[in-house]
Amino acid sequence: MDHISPVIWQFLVKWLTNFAVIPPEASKVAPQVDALLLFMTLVSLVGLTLVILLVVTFSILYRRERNPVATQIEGSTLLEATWTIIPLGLFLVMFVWGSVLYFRIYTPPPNAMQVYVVGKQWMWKAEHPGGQHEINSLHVPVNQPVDLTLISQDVFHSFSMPAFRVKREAIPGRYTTVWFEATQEGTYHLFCSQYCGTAHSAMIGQIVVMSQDDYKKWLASSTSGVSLAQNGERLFASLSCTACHNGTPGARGPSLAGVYGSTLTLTNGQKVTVDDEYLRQAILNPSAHITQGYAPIMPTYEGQVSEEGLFSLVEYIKNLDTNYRIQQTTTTTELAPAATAAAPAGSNGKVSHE
Ligand code: HEC
Ligand SMILES: [Cu+2]
Repeated sequence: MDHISPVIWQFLVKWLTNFAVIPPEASKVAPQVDALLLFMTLVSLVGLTLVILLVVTFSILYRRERNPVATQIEGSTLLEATWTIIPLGLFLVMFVWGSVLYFRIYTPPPNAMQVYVVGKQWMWKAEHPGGQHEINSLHVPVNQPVDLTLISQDVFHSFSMPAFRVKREAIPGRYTTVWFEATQEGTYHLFCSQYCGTAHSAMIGQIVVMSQDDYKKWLASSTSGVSLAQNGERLFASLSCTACHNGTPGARGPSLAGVYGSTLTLTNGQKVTVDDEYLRQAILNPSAHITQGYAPIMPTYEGQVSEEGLFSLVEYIKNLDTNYRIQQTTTTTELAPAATAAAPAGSNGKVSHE
């Protein structure tokens, strides 16, 4: 027996020191989420203590041997109002506090860096605008808001980053977004937190938060040589989108330069703001919303473009300038030409487009 106890002790110590009740607070929003959680826990604990104290006290005070016959009580409006209004006030505080946080978590700041994520059974694929592809990992710079656009290729998944206190469903057929700003360098867990089939528990990865400099180096060393927008440009040509969308005056389709973020009027008079989701729908389901002044001649591309391909097309259309050229964006300029040439095609376990 003597030799077992140190082993158990060692195990216990190791378990206790490694067992994190609360994951690290590694994002800007994490301490705010924890503060709300702490408040809610404290309110519940105070409520629980109060109820237990009353139950115990009353069962002793009014036990049968002291009160053999029950007395009829008419109630007290003051008492009832008190135990209604105080909890109501506390719940309203939680509601307002929670809503403010919710909107903060789901409204990305305008300077956020864009990353696209595809979930599928059973992996996460991340696409950076500069053309870097990753599987089950996401490299991001510290102190920089990152805006994720998510979609699933098959069933529901949920992109969950506990250290950042953020998660978001990846849904088939529709883009969802979520943003975070990492505040500490390090490597953090990435989970799929929605049961999605046999290997759901293996759908895990890493979020690597790097210094701005290391991130730039990582971008340069991991590039595929073709930015997402450039890949989109290629697809745009190979799918013959150019036949109708080419920015010339007589073109059969509207010019797509500057369409992103603009407001379109549809034939039914409805006004829509063009965002990522609208672009995706316009490509896959063109007949659902026809732009005013145009004939419904655009064919559907449903089933012909992969989710990664759609991300490329969206990124291309977002970055089109009036000459139908890709605008230089901050992320694409970070592609150092030397590193681009040096990276052999097909390196870094890339996901192939199309
Ligand atoms: C046969 C001609 C034709 C082809 C090919 C075509 N489109 Fe279109 N497209 C149109 C027309 C016409 C409209 C406007 C009417 C509508 O909304 O369907 C349009 C609308 C759009 C819109 C909505 C924005 C707006 O200003 O109305 C997007 C985005 C778009 N096309 C992208 C594409 C992409 C990407 C491809 C290739 C994968 C493509 N189109 C291929 C004719 C075409
Ligand atoms: Cu999953």
